[in-house]
Amino acid sequence: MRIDILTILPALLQGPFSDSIMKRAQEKGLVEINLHNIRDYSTSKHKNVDDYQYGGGAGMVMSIEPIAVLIEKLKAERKYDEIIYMTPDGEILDQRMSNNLSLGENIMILCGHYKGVDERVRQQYITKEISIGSYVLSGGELAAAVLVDSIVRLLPGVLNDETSALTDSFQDDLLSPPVYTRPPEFNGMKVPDILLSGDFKKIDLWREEKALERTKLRRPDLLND
Ligand code: 6GU
Repeated sequence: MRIDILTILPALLQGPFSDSIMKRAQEKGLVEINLHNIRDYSTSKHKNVDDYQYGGGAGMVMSIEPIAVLIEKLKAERKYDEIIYMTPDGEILDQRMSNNLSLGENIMILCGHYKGVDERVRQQYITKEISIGSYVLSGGELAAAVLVDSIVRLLPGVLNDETSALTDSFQDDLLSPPVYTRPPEFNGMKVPDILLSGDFKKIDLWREEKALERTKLRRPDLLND
């Protein structure tokens, strides 16, 4: 998979992809993540990427010109499955959406800023608008990092069997059961006996039961549909 991210703050996105699972996925050639600085495509003297909004009001709007030049360039090079705009008024990200996006070949992601992007960018180029939750971030970069992480970890070969994405919370509409590691007792708090029993059939049942219990308590909405 190839992912192109369009941003005015590429530095914000360098960290999340240069460590751990995201780093290894790139090293293994399972995903190619390209950061594009929108400012590099500005034709104005001072490399502006934003301007005052028509009709007045506080806050700048991201201009269409540099974004259009960059998107046209990328679109001429390959076909994109989706051109995504990260925005608080988008559809809220969930596991189903990440699963679907992980099946694509090429994805483009535009990170919003300020008051947002000129509406004509959305009309002309954007095929999908995504929010990561009902709160406001300073820009779309952190949201894009969340989206990309959730997609890349689903690509075949990225995770090993032990950490398989199939056993994640949400993948089966249940939260994960509690987990423990050594020591078997810490300050009087003991690991449940069943996990030390070696009876893997019983352990599976226990995990299922705990997952259901936790989901009922914390996220009953997941059980309704
Ligand atoms: Cl995608 N962008 C911004 N700026 N804020 C958000 C968001 C996105 N998703 C939730 N809050």
